[in-house]
This record gives sequence, structure tokens and C-alpha cells, in this order.
Amino acid sequence: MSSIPSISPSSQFRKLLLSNQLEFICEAHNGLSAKIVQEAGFLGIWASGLSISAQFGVRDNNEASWTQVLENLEFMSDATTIPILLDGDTGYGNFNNMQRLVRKLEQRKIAAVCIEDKLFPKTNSFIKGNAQPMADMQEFCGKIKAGKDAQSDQDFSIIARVEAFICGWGLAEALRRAEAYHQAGADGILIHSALSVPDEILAFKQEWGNRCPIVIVPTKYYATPTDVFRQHGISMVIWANHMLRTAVAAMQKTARTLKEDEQLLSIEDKVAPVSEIFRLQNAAELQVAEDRYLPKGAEGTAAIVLAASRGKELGELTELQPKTMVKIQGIPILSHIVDAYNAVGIKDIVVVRGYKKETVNLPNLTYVDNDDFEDTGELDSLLKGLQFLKGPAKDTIISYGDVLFNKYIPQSLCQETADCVIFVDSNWQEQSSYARLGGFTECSIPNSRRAFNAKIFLKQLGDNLPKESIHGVWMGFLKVSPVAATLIIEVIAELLAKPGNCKAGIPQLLQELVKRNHPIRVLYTAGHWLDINSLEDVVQAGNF
Ligand code: SPV
Ligand code: MG
Repeated sequence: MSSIPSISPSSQFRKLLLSNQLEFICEAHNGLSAKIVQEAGFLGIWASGLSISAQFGVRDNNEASWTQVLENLEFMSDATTIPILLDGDTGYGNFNNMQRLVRKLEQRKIAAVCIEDKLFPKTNSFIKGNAQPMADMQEFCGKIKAGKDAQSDQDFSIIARVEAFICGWGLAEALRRAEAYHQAGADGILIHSALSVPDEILAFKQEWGNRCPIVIVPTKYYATPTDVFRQHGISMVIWANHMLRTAVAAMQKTARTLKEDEQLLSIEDKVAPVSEIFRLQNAAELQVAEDRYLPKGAEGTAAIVLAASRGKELGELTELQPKTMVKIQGIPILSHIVDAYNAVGIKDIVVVRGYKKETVNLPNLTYVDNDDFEDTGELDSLLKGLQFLKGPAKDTIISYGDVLFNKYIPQSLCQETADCVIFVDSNWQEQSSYARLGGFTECSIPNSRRAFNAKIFLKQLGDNLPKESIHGVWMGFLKVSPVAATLIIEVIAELLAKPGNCKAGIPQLLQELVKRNHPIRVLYTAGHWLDINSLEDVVQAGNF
């Protein structure tokens, strides 16, 4: 988790253990369940051996290796800030293994470990406990001492678990062992019982007094009112396996229903929404990080394709469909445009359609309609597109629905970080159809070797520039940043409000921006595009 707790997990745990009220910790068995336990308000987690082995699908007999348990604990620790008490079984070996365990737990910020006085490989206390052999008491004391000597964090705790009742011994044996473990340095005693009543642990506590904190696991004597534990001065209750058992019951129910019903409707409302899973995984944090650290590639760019007009000059070809749907090499112009955008990763494509709009229907595009297309012009369509994108929040490339281009064009636009960028073809004298775009440009530097890598800006744009100042022709591409888009929306609204201006085009917008001293970066190219403006162009486009 991102928030850094002010006190370490080990000292948090020590505080809980030594507090003068009854405290509760709850089982978890992986990162997700650990986070859920913390979110519920628990101040500590029991990393249960039973639950961790069960979620791996193996028995609670040390079948999962101790390093597998350790790796699982690392996920739990990473997902939480509250202390984790590991159910360390028998310490996974002798005193030497115990020492290595303690060091490894400290490295993973695990607050405490509980070890039980049985033999490796252990068996769960509720499986024929009576038949289970106990560890030699002195050997177990050595293990506790070794663990305490190995810890480098003074707050790390070792809880000694007395299995005397589980293994069929009496109160005297339980007390004898507990006292020995206490003398060996244990920070608390977990006294376990498999009875359905709390008699054994209450009798033990009565004799034990307040020598050191007592921890209990009331799984089998679950009907005992919690106040009884409180009144007897128990320090800590462990709800030892209830996250796992809840998950198992829920999974079994869902699996059975799905198998039977062969549909999702009956379970959808009974399972956590996917958004809740994302929240638990902290997906939002990654999104913020991606914005901060990933290069802004084309995936973060949108495109608006202006395709509302008919393209009358193509005659019959545009009688039943707009120019953007005229086929070149067997597929519509719009498809070629989408392919070029897709080729550099731009998927968010808005097409502004008008004339015969129902025929503009390629999949995976967003359509915005300009139903006034006959009485309005490009700027009106562009405004609709920009407003649809709500701002827009991404860099956006604006282009025409009748201009074919190579992926080099959007790729270069995406790499350019300026707020406003246009493409200018310096080979304008070879472009037959430059006149339609009406966009001769004069730039700060003509296209030459000197222009390579230089920052070039648009100086003026229009139909009637003196020939000697023409550096190229505007190709119909404009990339705007979110900041520039906001400005452009305002400028367009002002332009359209002027009388006689309702059919204004993008060249007027660019002129207005230059007039207002808004820098417009220029990228030069020679070729890589084709403006479909006549039947001759359609034929020529076959070779593009
Ligand atoms: C565990 O949760 O793994 C325990 C408690 O050790 S018990 O299952 O009761 O033994
Ligand atoms: Mg266990």
C-alpha cells in the first residue's frame, strides 16, 4: 500500500499483544484476503498454515515448502500495513531452521511468528490430535531461544503454541510447557484446544494468571460468548480460518450454479463487480503512474475525420454515398484512413458525417452527425467533433475524409509535442489539387537541409500568397493538444458567429490562430499523401 505507517508492523503487533484489552486478529491467506481483512478494520492478520496450504490446494502437513509460504507472505505484506502473525508450524525444522526463518520474516516485514510444540512435518490440530506426538520440551525451548537470538528488530515477537490439550495431555503438562517456553523467551503463549467448550483454555488461564499474554483460537468452541474471553483476561483472539471458509463456500455455490444454469445472469448480482477487484488491486494507482512515466505514444491520441460533405466533383460516384465511402482499390477511402491511423495505434477515431450519413457505417468508429452539412462547413463539423470528445482530454489529429495518407504522417504528428502542429508539403508544385485546400503556406524556414530538426512555425496561410513566399501547401492535417483544443473551440465559436462565416473552413481557423500569435509548428514532407478531388485522382489513387 502507498501510505507509510508511522510505526512498524512489529511494534504495532507488540502493542496489540500487550494492550490491556482483548484484541482480535483475523486469518488471511494471500494478498487479496489480507487487504480485505485490513479494510474491515482489523489491526492484525493471522497468516494461517491451514488456509495458506488449502489455497495452494495441498494439505496442512508442510506440503507447501517454507519458502513457498514466505513468498505468499510477501504478497500479504505488500498488500497491507497492519502486522502479520505467521503460523510458523513447528518452525520448519530445528533451531537452525528457526533462526533462518526469523531473519527471512523480518526482511519481509512480518511482525511475529507462532511455533507449535509438535514434530515436523506437522498435522493440523483438528485431525486426530490425540495421536500426535509432541516435541521434546527442552528442544522446543532451544528453538524459541534461537529465534529470539536471531531477531534483529527488538519488537519482533515469537509466540509459543502449546499443543498439550490437543495431543491429549492434561492441564499440568500444558502449564509445565507454557512456563518453560515463557522462561525461554516467548513473548506470548497460544494455548490451543479442540473441545467445543472453552473449559481447557479457561482452566489454563486461571492457573497461568498474568505471567505473559495468552492467545487463543476459538474455532471449535465458537459458541462461547466473546465476553467470557474478556472476563478471563485473554489477550488476543484469532479468527483462524474464516476468510478461507467463506471463499470456499461462495466459490462452490457459484461453480455449481454456473454448471447448472449455463448462463451468467443468475449470479452476476451475487458476485463482486469487476470494478471492485480493480479497486482492491489498486489499478487506479497504475493509471496515474502510466500517465506520468510512459511516453505519450499514439495510443494516447484520438483522431477526428471530417467527412460530412458529398464531394460533388466525383459526380455519380457520390450520388448515393459521400466521397469518404468511394472505393479505392476495392475499399472505401475512410477504410484506408482508419488503417493508417490504426497502424500507429490510434483507435479512438471520431468521424463527423453528414451527406448520406447512413452509408458511413464502418465498424469500431465513433460517429458524430452534422445534419446541417449543406448549410455549414468544416469548422462546424470540427466543433461538433471536438465537443463530442469533451474537450478533448487527449492529443487529437484532425484530418479530412478524402485525404489518403501514409502512416508516417500520424506517426510524426504523434511524436511532436507542440500544442498545434500541421503538415506542409514542400513539393506543392507537383500537387495537382493544392488549390482545393486553399492553403499555401509561408513558414519560418523553407524546407531545406537547414530545416532538418529545426523548430519551424507557420507564418501565414492563404490562397493568394505571393509565389516567392510560398514554402508549401497545407496537407489538411492539424494536431492539437488538449490545451490547444480548448482554445480552438473558443476561436471556432467566435469565427462562426461572424456574419457570412457559417461555411468557414480550417484554413480560416489557422489564419486566425496565426493572427492571435498562437504558435503553429510545421512538419515538412514531400508526398506521402493524396487528396481525392476528381475522378482523375480516384484513378491515380489506385497506385498510391
Ligand atoms: C491454522 O490456522 O493453521 C492453525 C490453527 O494452526 S488450527 O487450524 O486450529 O490448528
Ligand atoms: Mg496451523
